[in-house]
Amino acid sequence: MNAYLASVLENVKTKHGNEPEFVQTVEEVFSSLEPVIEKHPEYEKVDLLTRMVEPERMFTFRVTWEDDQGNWHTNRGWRCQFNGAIGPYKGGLRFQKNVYEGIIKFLGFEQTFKNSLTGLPIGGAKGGSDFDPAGKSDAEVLRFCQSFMTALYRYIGPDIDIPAGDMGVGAREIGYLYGQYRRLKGVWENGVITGKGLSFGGSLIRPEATGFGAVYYLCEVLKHENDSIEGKRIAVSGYGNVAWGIMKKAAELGAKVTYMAGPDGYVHDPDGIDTDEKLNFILDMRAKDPMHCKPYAEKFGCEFVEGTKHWGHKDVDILMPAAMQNDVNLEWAKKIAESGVKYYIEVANMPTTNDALEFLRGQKHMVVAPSKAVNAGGVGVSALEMSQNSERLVWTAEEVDAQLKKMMVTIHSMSAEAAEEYGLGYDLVAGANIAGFKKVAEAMMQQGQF
Ligand code: 2IT
Repeated sequence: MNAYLASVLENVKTKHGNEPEFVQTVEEVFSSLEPVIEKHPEYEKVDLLTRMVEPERMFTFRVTWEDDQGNWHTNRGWRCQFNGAIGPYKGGLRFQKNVYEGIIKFLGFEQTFKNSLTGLPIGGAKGGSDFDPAGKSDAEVLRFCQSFMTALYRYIGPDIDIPAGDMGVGAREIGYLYGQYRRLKGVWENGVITGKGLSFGGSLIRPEATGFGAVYYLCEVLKHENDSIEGKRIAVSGYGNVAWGIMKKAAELGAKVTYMAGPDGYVHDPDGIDTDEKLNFILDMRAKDPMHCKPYAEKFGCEFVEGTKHWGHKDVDILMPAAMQNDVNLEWAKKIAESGVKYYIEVANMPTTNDALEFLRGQKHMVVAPSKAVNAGGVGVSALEMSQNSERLVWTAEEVDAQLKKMMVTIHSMSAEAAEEYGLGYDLVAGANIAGFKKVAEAMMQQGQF
């Protein structure tokens, strides 16, 4: 890392010592930028990177709600409008017990480069709350969402900032949030939030888009390696929306997901999670209890291993961590490398610790792909939902799917080309960082402010 990058990173470490996830993501992105910074001395001249690591705006707000027993609770809500240089702020909302500033900032920073990679005009944002959705009744979730939006609505809009879902925020929460926005503003601005129900402006394919997009990206990697998806065995972590989309698309394309994992342990289904019955069972299981995947093993008579992860087994061809940040640390990475598996395709936001990612990238026999490229189809289709809303049109599933596929092919080739341009070979991690960064940097330079 050159002296300029190192000094900005040092300042980030000092300033954000209590936000390790944010420091981690800045360090990861910066580790790819040296050749770009050296080629563009004008960036250092205006200290562009210090601007880039500072969110344009970030709100904290109080969210008060009443539970079904009449007790009152106060949570904290956030929205971080990280970078609006290339379009209105766009990014999800995460409701999870462990959410705090560091999580929201890391996700907002990642989102900025991810959104840039989609090729669509969307800036980077993220928000959420430390609200714990576990065990909450429908009425409690409704009251929480209404209170959350009552605080947030004045800061967002279809041309300002467009939230969406993330962990703990699915179709139900998006519906409640939109309903409250409409009530408060008295306008039909359904372009203000994405991931909506189909009856009020949602896009076909949006629920599956992140997982489908990840598999389309994977197909490009396989093509590059003169390989194909046919017959491949895939291990995913998670079994949420994203992992589910991977299972479905993989099955459609003749591959199969043979491992999945949840907070309680992992499931090994050597036949593959590839039938409608199995996929529907997962939807039901997760709606009833998002913390346990063991019921799947009981229902379909396969192995369940409690309290650990499945990384490092030899009987898989492709790994796709699709659960949460820092799922794979250096210890797991070593097991993965030893197993001889070739493809490590990140899907969740920052699923690998920096030392583990560096270690895996250093394995000659492996191809590593970064989440900010692999999972960009989700927010990409959110941008397509925004287009449909402003056009007052509804596109067919085929149209959306074709656009998604095209987007993933482009993201892969742009990343590969960016790495190639700087003499880095087929380095998809560096390529995504460079390609995502370049567009944001150019826009910021041309706008002359911020
Ligand atoms: O991490 C992500 O890209 C998302 N949670 C989706 C964001 C969006 O605006 O669709």
